[in-house]
Amino acid sequence: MRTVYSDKHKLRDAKIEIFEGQIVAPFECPKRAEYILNRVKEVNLGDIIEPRDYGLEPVFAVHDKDYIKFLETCIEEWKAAGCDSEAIANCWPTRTMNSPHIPNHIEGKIGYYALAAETTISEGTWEAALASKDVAVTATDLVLEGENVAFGLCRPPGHHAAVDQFGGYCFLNNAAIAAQHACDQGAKRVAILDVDFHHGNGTQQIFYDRDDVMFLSIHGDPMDAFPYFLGHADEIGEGKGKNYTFNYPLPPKSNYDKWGKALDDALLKVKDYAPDILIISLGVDTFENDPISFFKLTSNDFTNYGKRIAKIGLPTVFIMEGGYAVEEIGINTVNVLQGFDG
Ligand code: OKP
Ligand code: ZN
Repeated sequence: MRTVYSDKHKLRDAKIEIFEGQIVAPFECPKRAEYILNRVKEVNLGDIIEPRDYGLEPVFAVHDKDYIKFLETCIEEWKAAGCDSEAIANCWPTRTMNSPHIPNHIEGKIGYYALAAETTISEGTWEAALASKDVAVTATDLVLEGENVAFGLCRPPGHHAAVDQFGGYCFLNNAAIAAQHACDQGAKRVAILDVDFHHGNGTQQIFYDRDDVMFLSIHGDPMDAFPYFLGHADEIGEGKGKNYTFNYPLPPKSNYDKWGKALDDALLKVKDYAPDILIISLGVDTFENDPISFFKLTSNDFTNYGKRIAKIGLPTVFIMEGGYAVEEIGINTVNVLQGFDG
């Protein structure tokens, strides 16, 4: 299969993350994509191609326009406010009363648009996020144009990014932008299966009331894992979208036995839905040695589930999300892809 990749991911190179009460080097770092790319080359997975430039149109089809403006100008505004640092949120709208006013000051504005504090906005972040969505849309177009599968080596990831929120290392929702693009190109039904360890809260929100995009996610139970406030089994969609969202929260230490049962169920639902295209939000942070997650999948399990996804026989786009065991991220990611390719 072909891999879509852009060097521009390197522009997202934040120096800090807030983790367990400390300032640490970000888990979501440029090395991740390097390891994946090297593995793609090492096993000769297929050609590696540059993304096409889709501009902002597919972004506006999913995200709020003032949110996009914010992402674009955040770091400039932060610096103009006298802060010589990466932009980071430290205050939020209250949960008890809400006002529609969005603050002018960047400190308030970033709090309005952030869903969590771990993720900074650094110089180059916006440019990297733009390239990442181009990678996702290009991979999707390869499949819409007739290839049976393609891999979008996206970085930064996207599935936590909501209509107007960033966080959890995500800024633009690459998988959602890709799915909406497929709809706009004439797909009648699209399924997004999110196998990242974390719940894809952003993707869920974007398509929650729609029946033309099904969303399914297998993830660490939000009672115990980020993003904490979404991803419960009783979130099933609303309005027309009722029963087009499926969540499979799993407890700490879940192994492939347990995880695979959820996968089987999800794949049955996808098969019944018979989408024109399947988008996999591919995070390999389900790995047993992932530093920030709690599932127990082995490197071989990744090959095995790649095969199982291929078995339902749908045109498939893999969109890279998380995975933080950097040394093994290339092997685990490419194992899924090779499993799919047989
Ligand atoms: C992004 B993606 C764990 C803190 C987790 C944010 C994780 C973002 C994951 N104690 N902080 O879904 O891989
Ligand atoms: Zn994740």
